[in-house]
Amino acid sequence: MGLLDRISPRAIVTSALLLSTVAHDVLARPSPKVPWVRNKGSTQKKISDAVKRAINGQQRRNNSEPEPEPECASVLTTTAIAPKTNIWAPLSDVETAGVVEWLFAQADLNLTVSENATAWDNSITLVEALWPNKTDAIAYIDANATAPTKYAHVVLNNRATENPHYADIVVGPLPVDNTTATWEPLTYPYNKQSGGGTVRNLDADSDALYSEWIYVIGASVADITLDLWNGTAAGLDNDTLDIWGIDPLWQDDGRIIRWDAFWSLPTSDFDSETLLPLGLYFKSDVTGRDPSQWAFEGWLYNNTFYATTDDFRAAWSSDSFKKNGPNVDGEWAHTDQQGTVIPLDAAPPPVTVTPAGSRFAVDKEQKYVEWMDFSFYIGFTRDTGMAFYDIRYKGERILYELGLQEALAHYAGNDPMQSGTAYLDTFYGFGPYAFELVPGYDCPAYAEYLNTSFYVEETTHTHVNSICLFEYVADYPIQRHTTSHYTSVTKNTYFTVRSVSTVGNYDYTFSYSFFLDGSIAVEVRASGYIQSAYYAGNEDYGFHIHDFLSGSMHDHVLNFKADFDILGTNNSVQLMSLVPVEKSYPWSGGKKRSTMTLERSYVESEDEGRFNWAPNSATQVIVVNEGEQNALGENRGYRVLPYTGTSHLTVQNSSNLNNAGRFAEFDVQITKQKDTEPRAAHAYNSQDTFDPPVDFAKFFDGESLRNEDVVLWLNMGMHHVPHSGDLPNTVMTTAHSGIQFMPSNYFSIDESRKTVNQVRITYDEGKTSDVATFGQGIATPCALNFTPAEPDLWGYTGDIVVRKFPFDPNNPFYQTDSIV
Ligand SMILES: *[C@@H]1O[C@H](CO)[C@@H](O)[C@H](O)[C@H]1NC(C)=O
Ligand SMILES: *[C@@H]1O[C@H](CO)[C@@H](O)[C@H](O)[C@H]1NC(C)=O
Ligand SMILES: *[C@@H]1O[C@H](CO)[C@@H](O)[C@H](O)[C@H]1NC(C)=O
Ligand SMILES: *[C@@H]1O[C@H](CO)[C@@H](O)[C@H](O)[C@H]1NC(C)=O
Ligand SMILES: *[C@@H]1O[C@H](CO)[C@@H](O)[C@H](O)[C@H]1NC(C)=O
Ligand SMILES: *[C@@H]1O[C@H](CO)[C@@H](O)[C@H](O)[C@H]1NC(C)=O
Ligand SMILES: *[C@@H]1O[C@H](CO)[C@@H](O)[C@H](O)[C@H]1NC(C)=O
Ligand SMILES: *[C@@H]1O[C@H](CO)[C@@H](O)[C@H](O)[C@H]1NC(C)=O
Ligand SMILES: *[C@@H]1O[C@H](CO)[C@@H](O)[C@H](O)[C@H]1NC(C)=O
Ligand SMILES: *[C@@H]1O[C@H](CO)[C@@H](O)[C@H](O)[C@H]1NC(C)=O
Ligand SMILES: *[C@@H]1O[C@H](CO)[C@@H](O)[C@H](O)[C@H]1NC(C)=O
Ligand SMILES: *[C@@H]1O[C@H](CO)[C@@H](O)[C@H](O)[C@H]1NC(C)=O
Ligand SMILES: [Cu+2]
Repeated sequence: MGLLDRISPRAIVTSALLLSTVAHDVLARPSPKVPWVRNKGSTQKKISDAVKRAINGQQRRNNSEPEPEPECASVLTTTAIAPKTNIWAPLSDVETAGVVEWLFAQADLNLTVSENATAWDNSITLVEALWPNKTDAIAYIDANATAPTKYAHVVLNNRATENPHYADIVVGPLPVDNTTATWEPLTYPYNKQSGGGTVRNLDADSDALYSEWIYVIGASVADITLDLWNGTAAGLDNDTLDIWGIDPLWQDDGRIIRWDAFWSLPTSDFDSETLLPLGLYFKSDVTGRDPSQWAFEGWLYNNTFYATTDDFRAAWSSDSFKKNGPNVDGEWAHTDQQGTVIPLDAAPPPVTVTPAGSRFAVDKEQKYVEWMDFSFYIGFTRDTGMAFYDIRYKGERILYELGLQEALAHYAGNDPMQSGTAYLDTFYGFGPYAFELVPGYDCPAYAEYLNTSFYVEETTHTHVNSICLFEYVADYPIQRHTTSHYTSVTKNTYFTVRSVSTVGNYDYTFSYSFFLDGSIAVEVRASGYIQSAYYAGNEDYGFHIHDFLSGSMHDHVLNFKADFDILGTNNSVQLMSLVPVEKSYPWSGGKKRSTMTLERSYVESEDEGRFNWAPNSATQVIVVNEGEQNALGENRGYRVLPYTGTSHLTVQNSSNLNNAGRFAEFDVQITKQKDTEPRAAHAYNSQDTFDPPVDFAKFFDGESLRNEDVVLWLNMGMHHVPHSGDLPNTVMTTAHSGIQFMPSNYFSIDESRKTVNQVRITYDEGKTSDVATFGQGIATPCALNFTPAEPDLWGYTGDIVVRKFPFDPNNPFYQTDSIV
């Protein structure tokens, strides 16, 4: 997925410029009618008549009973009251503004406001809530302790130095007060060898990199690029070419090396640049902050390396030089409807409706959610976007924390651009790119929405309607059975929370779903533009998918943290394997039978804590509480299993990642929970790959995993070899990976039996004698509120920005920044 126009440096610059020049385009339009945000501000929970009937009536209708009078159900409001304050919630506007003001008052931080900061000033990159330690959090949510003291996690971009670096610091307690607030380096969550809570910033001179280096080189070969592709990449307004390169940068031997590639700029509004590589690359040594000390190290064209521009120009001028063709923007790279309309497709397709309104409740202020027997809190951070806390089922916590840690897209190829690419996407962040969702498309039209906010350059940006919540009925039942005299079948109703982050060229859709049997599914689907390669002698690295285009092979690995608490924190991970055996039995007449048995064991320590899913799905992985057995003596637990394909990184000891991507090495990784190991990665791991802020492999230091608070770090992803069907965009039907958690001997029987939304039809000799519906509500025609069948998409606004320094809460303006 990668992607970013991974013109990341430029994107950052662009957004800074925008911020300083954009007039405050105050929300001039009248507040649009947003039909999918229902009953805003209502605190009353109204229950529709249909639901009342379901609750009160012990209806057991049969054929001869008259249809009930249609009743027009009012839409349910969906307000819950969180039992506790959401301690994973973002900072409020006022808290953030207070921290920012306080930071600028600290002379020792020597900060410059972002809009005035140059490459040689310190500035603030991030202000957000510091996650609470689990011990403090549990004392609050499970008992009567006071809420953990709030602190801010601040990232400073310290560039007023020869050694530019990002510094993670803690500020607090909040709200800040001149007499009590302090700051100190944030070090305990990181395990960088060199310590200190800082990591170097290889991006500090992104302005100079383009103006004094990349465009100068682009201009130096303008004659050649005009000849090859009728264009230039020289930083001119009339450029039709672009240049950008590898991520992370090569960091061997203490040198910082870049490879950059030429790309065509799209000639349309479509974001097709990652489909337009041109097959020319150059290498630079950009070690240090002084562009005059940087070194140009050569060109690569059609797998031939030229050490100097003169060598390259001489080759190009020679008669024998063969010019490879360009990749050119066109309809093949555009997503709008094209081709003959499919039969009957112009008629509207089926839609789902909620005849009784929402059957879940949300505390929008606290981002706390209840559906059926589940409840949880939602958190949101810049690095990883949406995360879930204190996920309970029937009042008992199943997971303390569930959420994305990092997403890797590791490419390979015979050219240095593809070979050198291994995007660690939290560098760009999942929060800043969790854009507004499109009702009726990203989520059902009737979904509820939450906003999310993130900090950027002394402002808070709000993605409106960027998390959606909805119930859905699957197109297959959760249970059924037919005999000669009855059929029993149960609707598979589930609840999903979804957000989509578009990190550059790729769109990741994250869905967390909760089911009536107590199971939970985490899924990621991907769409958007692939990053492709120039097709020249690279058959071993991808399919030939367009004119001079290779669908560049790459691995996606997305790491999720699942901090299980099964009936408390005293947990173990039990393994149960199916093994083929030859075995004789007292009844087998002395003969061995070829059969199979179960072998049970426990993951004893972190030394055994990293492994892959067994071939043929032979081994079950079950998080259990050894002290909590069911009546039959089996451990109560939750099993973890792949839902759809998952994958770990094919590359071993990646030359691009070194120690920065160790989380991607296995399918399942289990550690003992520690407040010092809250996250598998750090947003700036790419800046120092040999000694990153978080080297995940260091978590594994032999600690016992029996009867401990265990954390599972689970990888999803796919081995993506794009084919012609990835043009113009990858499709989510198959770009899909998921993991499920399911109760394992946790209850005495399946919990979905509690739903009334099932039926048992009794029949005999062609006649139905009973239809049992267990008191379920009846959707009357009147209650089916189809209005609007098509959501009002003219209410889509993009992000809303509020300035924090100077704090200007009453003048929000619209501005949406994407990486490309
Ligand atoms: C079905 O409904 C009719 C009319 O209300 C009633 O007489 C009959 O007993 C019902 N049958 C069953 C099986 O409940
Ligand atoms: C940026 O610098 C200008 C000129 O010195 C100053 O007027 C302005 O207030 C500064 N911006 C902020 C947000 O402090
Ligand atoms: C503070 O930052 C300025 C640039 O904003 C720099 O010139 C100055 O040297 C810095 N002062 C210290 C003490 O680091
Ligand atoms: C959280 O835990 C870490 C590691 O034990 C500790 O250093 C830190 O002080 C704790 N934070 C708070 C707010 O107690
Ligand atoms: C919390 O406080 C309430 C009221 O004082 C008490 O009834 C309850 O037992 C306490 N709960 C815990 C877990 O300490
Ligand atoms: C805190 O200190 C700053 C800078 O010295 C000052 O401008 C501000 O008024 C102080 N705020 C309070 C609440 O004392
Ligand atoms: C080359 O580019 C120029 C300006 O971008 C355009 O006017 C011209 O038609 C192009 N020539 C060819 C041969 O495509
Ligand atoms: C692009 O603009 C530059 C500077 O204005 C000019 O010298 C050059 O000829 C233009 N290139 C093309 C292809 O039009
Ligand atoms: C590219 O290189 C390959 C092998 O080095 C060579 O066979 C081929 O002719 C070259 N293509 C062009 C267009 O120069
Ligand atoms: C989301 O933000 C919009 C615009 O500020 C606001 O009207 C709406 O009430 C917010 N929605 C929620 C659920 O907070
Ligand atoms: C954890 O569970 C084990 C096994 O049931 C038990 O022996 C141990 O006492 C428990 N530890 C705690 C702290 O409850
Ligand atoms: C990984 O690669 C680095 C750099 O090439 C090398 O120093 C290290 O020994 C390798 N580690 C393993 C486990 O192969
Ligand atoms: Cu992909």
